[in-house]
Amino acid sequence: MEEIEPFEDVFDKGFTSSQLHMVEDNTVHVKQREKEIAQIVQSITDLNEIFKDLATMVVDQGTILDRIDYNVENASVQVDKGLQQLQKAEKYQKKNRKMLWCVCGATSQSCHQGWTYYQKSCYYFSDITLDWINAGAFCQVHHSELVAIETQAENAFIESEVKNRTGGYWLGGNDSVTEGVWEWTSTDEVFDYTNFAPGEPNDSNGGEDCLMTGSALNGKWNDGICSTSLLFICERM
Ligand SMILES: [Ca+2]
Ligand SMILES: [Ca+2]
Ligand SMILES: [Ca+2]
Repeated sequence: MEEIEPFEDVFDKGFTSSQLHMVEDNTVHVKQREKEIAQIVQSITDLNEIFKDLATMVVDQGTILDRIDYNVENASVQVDKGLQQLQKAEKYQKKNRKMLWCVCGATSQSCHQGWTYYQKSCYYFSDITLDWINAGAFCQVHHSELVAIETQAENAFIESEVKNRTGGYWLGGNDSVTEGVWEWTSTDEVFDYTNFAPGEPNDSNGGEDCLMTGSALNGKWNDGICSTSLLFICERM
C-alpha cells in the first residue's frame, strides 16, 4: 500500500516557499482591496443618503417658504380688512359727532372769547401758522374742526372775514383720498358747494391736496401744498 504523503508535502511540491509567500501576500492584498471597495460602496451609499436628505430638505424648505408666503399674504389681507373696519368706525364717529353738533348747535353766547359766531357755528381765525394736519389737530384740541364751508351764505361770511385779514388760511377740505374728489374732513362729505378761484384746483406739480383761501385770492379757494405753514380757520357747531 502506497504511503500517503502529508498534505503540506504535496503542496510543497507545486510551489516554492517564495511562491507561497507571494500567494499569501496577494491574498492579503485582495482582502485589503475588498475591504477598501466595501468602504467605498459604504461611502457611496452614505452619500446617496445625504443627497436624499438634502432633496427632502429642499422640498421641505420650499413648503416652508410657500407657507411663509401664504401667511404673509394672509396677514396683509387681515391688515387691509382691519383698516377698512377702522375707516368705517371713523366715519361713524364723524357722523355721530356731526349729529351731536346739529343737536347742540352753537349760540352766540356759547362761543368762547376769541371765537366769532355765525349761524349756529363758532369760528376761530388763528394768529399762528401750522401745516394742514397740525392745524386740524389744533382745532380738535379746541373741540372743533377745520372749517367746512357748505353754503354760499357761510362762504360769504368767511370771505368777508378773510378779506379783512392778511395771509393765507387753511380750510377743512382735501382731495388726498382720491385725487380730484374734494371732501370736508369734519364730515367726510364730498363738496356740494364750491368757490374755487379761476384755474383752481390745479394740483400743481401733482402735490396740492389741501384747501386754502386768503385775501390774496380775494376769498376764493385754492388747492395748496399740505405741508405749507398757513393761518387756519376752525369751526365749532
Ligand atoms: Ca360749516
Ligand atoms: Ca390734489
Ligand atoms: Ca392750486
